Amino acid sequence: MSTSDSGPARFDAIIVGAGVGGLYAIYRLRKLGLKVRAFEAAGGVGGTWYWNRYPGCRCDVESMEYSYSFSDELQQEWHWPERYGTQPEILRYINHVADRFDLRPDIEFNTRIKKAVFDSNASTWTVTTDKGSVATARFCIMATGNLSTPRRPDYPGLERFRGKWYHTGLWPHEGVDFTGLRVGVVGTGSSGVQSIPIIAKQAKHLYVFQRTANFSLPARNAPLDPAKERAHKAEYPARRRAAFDTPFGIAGHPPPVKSALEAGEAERQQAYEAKWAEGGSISFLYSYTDLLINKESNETASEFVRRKIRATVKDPKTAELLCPNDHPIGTKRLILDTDYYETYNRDNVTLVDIRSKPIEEITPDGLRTADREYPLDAIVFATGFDAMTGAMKEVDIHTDAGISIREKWQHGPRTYLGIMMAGFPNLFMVTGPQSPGVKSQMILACEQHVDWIADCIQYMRGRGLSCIEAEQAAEDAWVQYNNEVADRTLYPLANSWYVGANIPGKPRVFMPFVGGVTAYKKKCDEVVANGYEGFSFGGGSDEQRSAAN
Ligand code: N01
Repeated sequence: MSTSDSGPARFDAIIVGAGVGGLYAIYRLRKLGLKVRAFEAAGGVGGTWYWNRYPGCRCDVESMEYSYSFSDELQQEWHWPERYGTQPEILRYINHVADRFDLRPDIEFNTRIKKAVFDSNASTWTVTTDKGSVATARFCIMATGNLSTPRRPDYPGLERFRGKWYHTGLWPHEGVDFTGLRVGVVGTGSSGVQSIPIIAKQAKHLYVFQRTANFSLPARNAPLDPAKERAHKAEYPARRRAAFDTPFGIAGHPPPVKSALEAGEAERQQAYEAKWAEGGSISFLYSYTDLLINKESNETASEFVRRKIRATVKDPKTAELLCPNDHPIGTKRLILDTDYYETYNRDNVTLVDIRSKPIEEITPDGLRTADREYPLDAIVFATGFDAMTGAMKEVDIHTDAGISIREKWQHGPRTYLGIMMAGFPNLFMVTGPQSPGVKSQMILACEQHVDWIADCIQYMRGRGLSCIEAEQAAEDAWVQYNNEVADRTLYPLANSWYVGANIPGKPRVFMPFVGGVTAYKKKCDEVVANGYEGFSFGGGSDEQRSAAN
């Protein structure tokens, strides 16, 4: 890329991130004839699947669904060996996509965007990289991911720890062998729950430091049945379309027809047992219509899972500690596991309650809680991410009018459709806050946003327009609607990363859109059908502008 002595390198669109969303953005925008350049902090493609290499990492959406739909050849030729893809398999797939569509020449790897500034006279964004190089483009597309800014707690003493420590979201590429070691895992979200059973098999002793018990369901992973794969592939295009007619963007689960309270106790138990045996979170949450909106209904499902935990874990004290009691099931990301609760029956595994006796410091030889020191050779922080806003706020994004994203979002994110923001023209987000992204099948969500963005750019180019911006009133109304929709559900009751509760000091705002993929997609399509309602355009001739505005 050009440096400042030859002037900034010029592109039509700059894409930040070469994960699932960024790669598809390169593909789509290049097809429109745009000159694009993607910047990726990592040494390879894949985003979340590049960084999260911890033992046991796999997707909790089934592999036939969790894949790109934009190329029928691609979806027909790729073979997923298991019901749920492992991290190495998904990363292999994403690398295959990058090669098959020759996307790498337009990506600058090992390059982090530090700053992005909008020039309102030229209607362009100029980005500066961590290497000091500069590039300019009309459009800037932030495909920076929702769970891409790992956070570890700042306990005092970590720098004096004589063992090794890791974060699940920044796992060493060469892997880690815990054989014979005393290991501590801090955190029991999806990353902790997936890695704990595997680390337990290697470690001499594993201490799990749990602040909050989470609900986890069996994944029931298995090799993919070839007959099922053939049947799925034969119906792929129809199934992809059907996915948009579902709340979570995942087809193949018949929608529930009645409230949990309309079923008798025996019928409910039978229904939950069937879903437990089938495995998977969507099908379990689809047991009844109101599990995520009615506390009493939800409690029937929550208690079913608690009973399963008590039946699985032999030590009653440990079982009780593992029973979630501070949030309704499904209001935090529901976890899928393989042998998680069974792992606590091993002699070399100890569950430590850090809710009642918090971690006070890391010592040179381990970790000290309020009541004792645990000697450790390795610590694994499975403590999650600064979700949904962290990656955007890490970049110093501002306009020449002086507004920055950090200021705009100081009380929580504000967007229109999770795609754009008032005050930030020509800056698009892929699965930004206040869109369903994390509450849906992420690849489908990325494709929908990138398609919307590409169509919008094409619309502008066809009309000679150089600038698009979300209107303040449209953004305000969308943020309010997002909150109203969330308030009709049980989601806000949980201290989850959906509300930023895992980051001390982060404003408590419900961030994802939980009105469902169907309603969201309909709204996005209507906005376009109504001539980009809620957006205003600039550039072009007076006639072109007034026709568009
Ligand atoms: O992170 P999390 P994650 N002291 O935030 C604890 C996706 N994902 O990496 O609940 C002590 O869920 C925290 O405790 P608490 C998926 O969307 C998907 O596991 O805040 N503990 C919690 O137990 C998922 O939801 C897949 O009290 C602290 C844990 O650390 C999201 O990524 C796999 C602490 C963090 O859980 C994030 O999952 C993996 C502190 N100071 C991830 N701070 C699949 O597809 C935090 N904790 C399967």
